[in-house]
Amino acid sequence: MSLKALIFDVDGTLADTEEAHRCAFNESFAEHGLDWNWTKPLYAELLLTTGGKERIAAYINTLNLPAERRAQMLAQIPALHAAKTQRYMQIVQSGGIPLRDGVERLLGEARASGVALGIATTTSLQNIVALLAKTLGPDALGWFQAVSAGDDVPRKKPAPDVYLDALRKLGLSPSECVALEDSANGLRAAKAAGLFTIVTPSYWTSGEDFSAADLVLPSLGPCARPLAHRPGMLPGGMELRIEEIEDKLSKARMCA
Ligand code: XBP
Ligand code: MG
Repeated sequence: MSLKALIFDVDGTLADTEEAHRCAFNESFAEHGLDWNWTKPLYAELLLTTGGKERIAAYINTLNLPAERRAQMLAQIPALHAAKTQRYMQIVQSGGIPLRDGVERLLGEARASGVALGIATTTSLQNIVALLAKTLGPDALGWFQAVSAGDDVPRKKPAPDVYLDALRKLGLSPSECVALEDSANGLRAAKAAGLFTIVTPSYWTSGEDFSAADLVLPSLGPCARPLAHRPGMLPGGMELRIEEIEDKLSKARMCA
């Protein structure tokens, strides 16, 4: 089998987590006496900045503040983000965030066929651990031979750092692996790392440019309807199985 590993993004790919992140950000702001309210349209824009801490900084820099007040706000980011992470993990632990369609099935197929699993994400390890434990059980983190989280590397997506770190931990070359993503930033990161990349857009990213993707699907579950004008989509009604990923990767490598 030329396919040696699947490397999954987390937010938006394993699960639709961003609404929970958005709520956790807003609750943290209120807890700190800030009247900031990240509405869905605003959050969709802010999501173009990867990393929660970086996202708060990007937002602060849009505010019309005197230099001293801006500096005070920026100095508050670690506390704001820590509170947000605590609240986000509570939401996860409450069971409010299921895995996306087909994710658990594909993880099982990969494990059954000896294909290794990796994670390459911008979020934190504690958020990953909370989500995997709640959705897949207490041992699920051990299913992944490599986990690369946002603060493990110098540069967040769209830089390739987390994918290169995951490949290094797996001891594999890009040609043996496939990345699964939901966003244009994630796609750019995976392609910059040389990976065949499958995109399943989320609510927040469906309008982004995925023309560089090797395959775009509505989800990893039965495709209720193929995405029009997207490269390589499967006929409606099928679901992406590990054998098909292997086949598409082999064909792509032959054409490379
Ligand atoms: C998406 C992100 C993360 C989350 C928030 O990560 O950009 O920043 O939005 O999580 P992924 P943090 O690469 O998994 O799609 O607040 O922990 O950053
Ligand atoms: Mg994502």
